[in-house]
Amino acid sequence: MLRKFDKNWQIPLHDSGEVERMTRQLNVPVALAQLLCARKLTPEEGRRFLSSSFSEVEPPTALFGCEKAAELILQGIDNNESFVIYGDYDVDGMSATVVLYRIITALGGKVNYYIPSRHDDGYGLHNHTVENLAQQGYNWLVTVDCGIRSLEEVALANRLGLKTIVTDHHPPLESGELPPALAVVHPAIPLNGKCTPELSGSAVAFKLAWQLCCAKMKSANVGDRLRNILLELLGIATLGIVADVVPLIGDNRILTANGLKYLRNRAPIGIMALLQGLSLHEQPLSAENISYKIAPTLNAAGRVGDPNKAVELLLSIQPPKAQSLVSLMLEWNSKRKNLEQEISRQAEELVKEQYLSEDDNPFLVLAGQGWHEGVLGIVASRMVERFHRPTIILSIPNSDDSEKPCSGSARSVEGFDVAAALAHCSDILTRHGGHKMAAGLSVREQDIDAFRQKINEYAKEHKAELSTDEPEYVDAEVPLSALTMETLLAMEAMEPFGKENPKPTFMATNVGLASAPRLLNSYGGVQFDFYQNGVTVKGVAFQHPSWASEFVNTGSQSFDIVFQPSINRFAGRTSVQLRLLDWQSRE
Ligand SMILES: [Mn+2]
Repeated sequence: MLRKFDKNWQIPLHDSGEVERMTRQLNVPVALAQLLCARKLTPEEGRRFLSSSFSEVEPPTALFGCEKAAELILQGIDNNESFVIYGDYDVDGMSATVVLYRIITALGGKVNYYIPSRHDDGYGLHNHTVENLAQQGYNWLVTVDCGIRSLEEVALANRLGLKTIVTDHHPPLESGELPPALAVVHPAIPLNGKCTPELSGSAVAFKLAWQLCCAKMKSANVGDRLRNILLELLGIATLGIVADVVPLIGDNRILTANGLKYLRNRAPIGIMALLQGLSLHEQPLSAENISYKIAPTLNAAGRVGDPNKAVELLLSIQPPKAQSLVSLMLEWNSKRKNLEQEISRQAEELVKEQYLSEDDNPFLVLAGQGWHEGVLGIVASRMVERFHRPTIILSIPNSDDSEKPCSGSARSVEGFDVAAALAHCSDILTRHGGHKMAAGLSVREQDIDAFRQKINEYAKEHKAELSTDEPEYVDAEVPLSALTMETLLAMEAMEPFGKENPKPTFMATNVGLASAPRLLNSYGGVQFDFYQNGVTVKGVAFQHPSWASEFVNTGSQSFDIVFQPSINRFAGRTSVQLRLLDWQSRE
């Protein structure tokens, strides 16, 4: 019985001359040179990529508005004026808040912070929050991770006597109009014809902190005290870079590589307490630890608790205080998980009732009474994973606030622009906004059916974009003999991995099995001994227990495998291990 790959794997064409040049110029193993070529880097770019040296980061003066903002903030500090940092309730916004709060404090300024509430305020600046802050008597309002489209709110702040600086990384208005702030710091606005559009909000804040130190010391050499503070803030900013899923290339990647290095050696007290609470303190911290463990835990505070407490944790300097805040974070995170599971279960029921019988509806619109608004986005993502269709999850308000429209979160599949689909239905919606893969909306309960119908008509017209057979890429085909420990150690210089810098993925063809695959445990792990031309390498597959017997049932002696190689470090020993992603049998 023949088995084909589950996925449509594509291998980019390699120019052997280019690979040879890369191998020679950088003095790296061939497999690593193939990777760098597959990632479309020139030898010079490859060298910078592998070195990840902090000196390769663009200086803060290259960031639009950064010098001006730093100058203004230093003036404010000199005049003994007070600042409020206006952040966001996600990890990027929280870490950006901490970065500016800490640096202004360190420079002797009076500063506080305000994190809007996801539930009561919603994302970004609002007239009522601006009025509140003006009333509290602050002189300066500095936004992080928000504000670039808040023209009206910034104008209000101006009228109320709040001097405003906007720092953000979200796309500016299509018209190019900027908020009327005293300074706008934004990576997508070109300065001298150059920009670095993909920086996270926390990376923008970090660059402003860096520039503040340079301007204060009137030198690129900021001295030991400020340098140590900046290193700590780089560690904090790294949380935001990884959590916001910005591309991990260029500045974002170098900042993250250096920030992770710092956190591994000298995590600040709050982060150390969190690492312990999540049992991550005994291994080297990775970008994946941040994506899958740390960020969801801190984000839970913004979803179902109080994001101010997460900021407090990142700022804490006393272990007992930090530990009690970590307990709170863990409690909120398990509340978030429970809500997510319960609502996902109800949403799946709705799909079974409403959709599988009429599967010509390619767009899932699912609504439930009183569903917690803090988890709608994650539930939508789960439904996309489960049913491979773009999904909107709507929360119908409980009857006591019947005037309130239902708010919802949309998540899409690769290739289908969900923001455009919502814009097409704008006449039915009371609010909508977002981007291709994720968006938010609100709609009145009585309009949900009409909306479901209209967005499905739109999705049917754009059916081609809903194809599930999107190609996936392997970096190269390699012989198993190329995957030596030396090569894998050299490949570690490509870390940290993330968006646009995925883990190296290879294909090997004509591979045999040295022994029958073994089921490892009840979680569905399967272990393999692959061999090819006299080389045997261990492999492991997760979540596919059936593969153990399927390999044998093909009756085939020879397979093509797609895998990610890694170094298995166990009990002081190291070995090469392949994580099997997909496979097919050959005749
Ligand atoms: Mn952000």
